[in-house]
Formats: sequence, structure tokens, C-alpha cells
Amino acid sequence: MEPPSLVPNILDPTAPNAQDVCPGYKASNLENTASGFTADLTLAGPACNVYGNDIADLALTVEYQTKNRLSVKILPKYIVPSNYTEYILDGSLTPEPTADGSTTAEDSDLTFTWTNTPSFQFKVTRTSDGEELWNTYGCVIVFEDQFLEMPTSMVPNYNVYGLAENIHDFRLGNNYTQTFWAADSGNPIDGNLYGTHPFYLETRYDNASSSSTSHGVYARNAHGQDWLLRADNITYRTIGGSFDMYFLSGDTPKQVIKQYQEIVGLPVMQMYWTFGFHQCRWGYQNWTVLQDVVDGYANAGIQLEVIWTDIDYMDQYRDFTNGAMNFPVPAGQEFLAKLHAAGQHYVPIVDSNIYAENPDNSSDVYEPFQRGSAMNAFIRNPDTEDFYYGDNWPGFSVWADYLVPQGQDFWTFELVDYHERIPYDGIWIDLSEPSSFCVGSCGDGRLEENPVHPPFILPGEPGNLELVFPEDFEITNASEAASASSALYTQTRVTTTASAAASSTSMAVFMRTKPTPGVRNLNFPPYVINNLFEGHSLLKNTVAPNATHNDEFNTTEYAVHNLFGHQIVNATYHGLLSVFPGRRPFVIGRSTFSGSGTVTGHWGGDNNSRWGSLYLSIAQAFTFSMAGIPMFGTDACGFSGNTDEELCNRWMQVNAFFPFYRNHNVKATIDQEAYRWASVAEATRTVMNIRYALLPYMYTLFYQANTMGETVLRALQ
Ligand code: MIG
Repeated sequence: MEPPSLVPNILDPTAPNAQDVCPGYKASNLENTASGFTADLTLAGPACNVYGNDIADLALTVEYQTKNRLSVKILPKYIVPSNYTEYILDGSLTPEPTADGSTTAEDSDLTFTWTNTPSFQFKVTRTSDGEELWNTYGCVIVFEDQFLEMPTSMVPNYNVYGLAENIHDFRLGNNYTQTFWAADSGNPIDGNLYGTHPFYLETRYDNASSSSTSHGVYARNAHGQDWLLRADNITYRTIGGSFDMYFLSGDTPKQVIKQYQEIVGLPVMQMYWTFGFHQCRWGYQNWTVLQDVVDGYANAGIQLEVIWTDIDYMDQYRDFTNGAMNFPVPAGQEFLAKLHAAGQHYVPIVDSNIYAENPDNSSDVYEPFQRGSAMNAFIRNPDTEDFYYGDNWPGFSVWADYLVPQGQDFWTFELVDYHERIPYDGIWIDLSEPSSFCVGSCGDGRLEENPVHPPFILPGEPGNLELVFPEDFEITNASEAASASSALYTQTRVTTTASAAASSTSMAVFMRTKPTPGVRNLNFPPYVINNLFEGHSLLKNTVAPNATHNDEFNTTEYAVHNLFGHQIVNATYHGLLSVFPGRRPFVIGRSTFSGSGTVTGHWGGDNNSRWGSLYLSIAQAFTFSMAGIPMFGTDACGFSGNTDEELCNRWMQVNAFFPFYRNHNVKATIDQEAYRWASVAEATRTVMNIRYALLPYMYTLFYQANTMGETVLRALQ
């Protein structure tokens, strides 16, 4: 089931260059404000409509917000409720920094310079030393309803760090494209993956004086984006939203990071026990196996603080349930009573999708779906007026709508209710990109064809899908044939829609849709970001961009796709405040956005049991530390594929110095608990002694991060 294959714009040789064809803007009607000025920006020539419809009238606001922070906003002049979320990232979703009320251009450490010749262009410089931090001179600004572009020139061999999430060297280099479109994509080198943090730190080194200066740029925007880092420039492109830029003067890395974290929100403080060692794996079959692992650690003299379960514990992979055969609630309660009595803790996975009952099968009862449906708490399909149905582990599924209060209410209820059965200590949020295994809304009207397994077999799984499921898994609704034909039907439908669109509006070969006056094409925008999946479509492996929320603006996933993971960890954090009043919530989430560190930690996702993954995990940890999510660790010993003794040994050692220390493994690979090899057990005991001795220090660093903005794991300066 594939959407049409697209060519990412950066790889499309026929794609027009907006810089060559777009007219830019002219500034007029300048008015000084208490902390800067405003102006109108008017299209300086005929519209180019290169990858959308040009917005003729824009409003510029330049604000010296603090001594170290300059804000440059360019928005459409006319914003109405029906286009509000196309352009505005509301402050309720991620903080919108404001002026301190006292800084003026005269006492700012940043200077804004501009010209109208030949069109509106600007520079931001650091006042104290004249360094140019951002410079659009020589370029036009492009602002369309599905495409925005702003280039800046850069110094030769510039050093830029950040733009999380990426699997890349810490220094991003001068020939790199960072795409932001949250994707359930394993650990792709240089491809987009789970998180969106459009913030970078640039450092300029002066070898002669052995000194350096650093500054930061934060482009507050949640839409799909490409950041093109090239030899002497960076081009920032998004497929929606506005230019909402913050320039941070630094001028040390530490100050830049602090200035960034102050605006997106300071890292959440963690409970002390969460800094202990965590063991997880996909494939723990039952409570007895879990107890064996807990005992295995005790017998090896390795301190285990937290034991986790993956989706194996659920009844048919449905959130907030326990498989009656392998993970029955009464036995779980006994297990947890013993675990808690020993001072240890338990964290279960919770997937981001909610199983959707089969409406034609009255015995297919799933109460969370019923409760959420009754509250109208799920994202909708605009084509059917029903919920948006996708597919994930349990089969057809829906997603809670956290843009409306009932989304939070639904989630809080389920977290509280489940805790009454299974007294967990924290929550692991997975698949929050959000991940969906089918293309488009695939359940509507065909719930009897419910697929009961994602359309792939994992390495090591038996070829027969029925054998993949836990013993008590009831294949609810359908045969393999039915789900295969469902897949085929979906494919036909999406392809037909797309090629109809293509034949009327696009250049056939590259499947690039052309802008239609007054209309935005949400599922197939004319500008194709470099989404890493085969075919590159925005529809791949996620909820479709035209899926619609229940809020007053009918916000589409197109606008908030990159925020789903942030919203679910935020909802989980607040839900846990109800579960454990007065206690710091422990949440580890997969997809994150700027500011997610205020509520969650993060693990590096599906890495490989390879030395390369271990190596790149260090850069990933640094970028998350900068991004305000210091509670970060990777799957120690590696996730995909079999680890080996030496790799596991070294990984247990390296991750011992990451704030979040968890060993996790994919299903159907060899066991990799630290006690499985004598040498790994020995190395782990030794390094853990060092880690535990350092915990008071790490806790203090967290306190500092939490109160002032700071990194915990940090690069040597
Ligand atoms: O489709 O829950 O990143 O840690 O073990 C895979 C099973 C879903 C992805 C997570 C991984 C987890 C796995 N999950």
C-alpha cells in the first residue's frame, strides 16, 4: 500500500529555484514600538506562486525582547480564524517568547539592519563585536501559503550544532540537509526521525586568540521543514507557518543554550530513582520472565532500579490492558508489590494509538475506545466526518486529540484507571510521530477487515504471522487475505486520488503538484520535503496531513504533525500528576518538539547493535542536552540486531554517563541483560559504582538545568 512516489525538492533537477523566480517584498509604514518597530511588507512584483500561493501583504515585527534576544516575526497581515493555525503556532502549544518590556534597540546586544534595495533584506549582528549572525542580503524572502524560504549567508566552514533530532556528527557540517517531519524511522543517518527542534548554535573559533564566540537561532515553526546547510549559506524552508525567528547573542555556548532553554521551557526535574539503571526489552513473555530478569540482576550484584515492559504485556496490543494469559493483573500486582517492597520500580510502554473496536462485532469491546468516542476525543477524518482510522499494532486505531480539553481528560482517565490495576511508576510513550502502518485513513467502513499485525514481519519472527502473537492473542476479525485486500483497496484509492490531482495539476514525471489559486494541497504540497521514506510522501507511516482536530480552528495534522509527540507527553505528564499528586512525573517519549523537555525525557529510538550507533549516540545526547531534554539515553547494547559481548560491554559503560541509563532490545534477538556475560557484568558493576558515586553531582546539574537552563551531559569546551 504505497502512496505515489515523489521526488524531494532538493533532489528534483526540474524544480524551480524560488530565489530566481520570486519577487521578494518591500517594507513600508514603519512604526516604532516600545521595543522595536513594525512595518508592512508588500510583494515587490508579480507573484511567483512557486510552491504555493504568494501572500501579498505581510506584517513585520522586530522586537528587542531582552538584551540577548531579538525577535523577527513575519506574518500574513490578514489572519482570520479559518487560516489561524496555518500561520500561527499558538503559545499554548509551545511558549511564545515576549519582550521583557524594558529592552530597547539602544541597550540590546543585537542590531537589526535592513534595506529595501532591491527588496526587503535584513541582517542581525552582535552589537559588541559586529559579528553578522544572520544575513539575507542578496536574497529574497518567499512567503506562500505552503512554502516559506529565507536564506542566510554563512562564514566559510561554519560550525553549526543542534537541529535535533538527527543521527549525525555533532558538528552538522556544510553539506547537510536537516528535514523536520516526525517519522517512525529507526535511526537513519542524516534522515528525519522522531523529533523537531528548529534551533541551532553556531560557534566561530579564533585560533589566533584561542577564543570563540557563539550565538543561536531558533525558528519557531512546527510545519514540515528542510534546512539546507550548504558551503556558504543556510536556506530555511518550511511548508507552512510563519517566520518566527529568535536570534540569541550568546556569546558562549553555555549562554546560548541557556537563552534557548529560557524561551522553550527549562528541563523538567526528575525523581532521584530515575537516574538508576533501567532494564527493558521487547519480548519479555510474562511476569515470571520479568521476575527472572530482576533476580538475574540481583544475583549478579548489579543494581537494577527499574524494570520495563514493552508491548508484550498488553492484551492484543491494546493500551491500558494486560494479556490474561501471560501478564494477568493479579499476578502483576503480586510482582509489583514485591518489586516495590525492594525499592525498585516499573515502567510500561503505552502506544500513541488507541485500538478502534470493530463496529460489526459486538463482542469486540475496548472500553478506552468507547470512552474516548463518547467524549469526541479523537482526531477526525475530514472526508467522512468520522474519526480518522489508521493502523498500528492492535489493528485499526484512532488517536486522541490533545488540541481539545477532552483529549487530556480522556488520557488522564485512562492513566489513572490503569494505575488502579497496575501500579506503575512512570510511562514510556512510543509511536508518537504518530506512527500508522497504512496510508491515509484506512479503517473507515472496513473495520471488519481489521489487520491484526502490521504489514511487516520483524527479523527473526516466524514467517507465519499467527505465530507472532502472544498465546492468548485472539485474531479478532479477519483473515490475512482480508487484510491484504484491504491494503490493496487503500492503495488503489490513494493512488487514484493522487494521480487525478497529478494529471490536472502537476508535471507528470516528478509528481510535483502545482499550486491551485486559493487552495492548499495538504496531502501533496507542491514543495516536497526530503521525508526519508521510500516515495517521500507525507502520507507514509503516519496519520495523513489532512486529518482534522476538533478545535475551533479545525486544525489539520498538516500544521501540527510535528507536535503530536509533544502533546502526548505533555498530556501524559499532566495525567501522571493526577495519578501521583505532588510527585514529579516520569515520562520517556519518542517524538518531541521544542519545549518537550519541560515534561519528558527521551530515548534515542531504534538504534542498531553496531559500533556506529554507539558512536553517534554521543552526538545525539549532546543535541538533546542542548535542546533542553537532558534526560536522554540510547538503547544500551543496541536495539536492532544481535549485540555481542564487547559491544554490550562498551555500551553499558558509555551509557553509564548518560542521564537516562536503559538497556533495551528488539524482539527475537539474543538476550543482552548486563549479567548475560561475565565480562559485561563485571564492567557494568565497575562503571555503575562510578555512576552512582556521581549521581549527587548529576542531580545537582539537573537542578541547575531545571532552574536556570543548562546542559547535563556536555561537550568539553
Ligand atoms: O513498531 O514496542 O522504538 O523501542 O521496542 C515498533 C515495540 C514499536 C518501537 C520502539 C521500540 C519498541 C518497539 N516499538
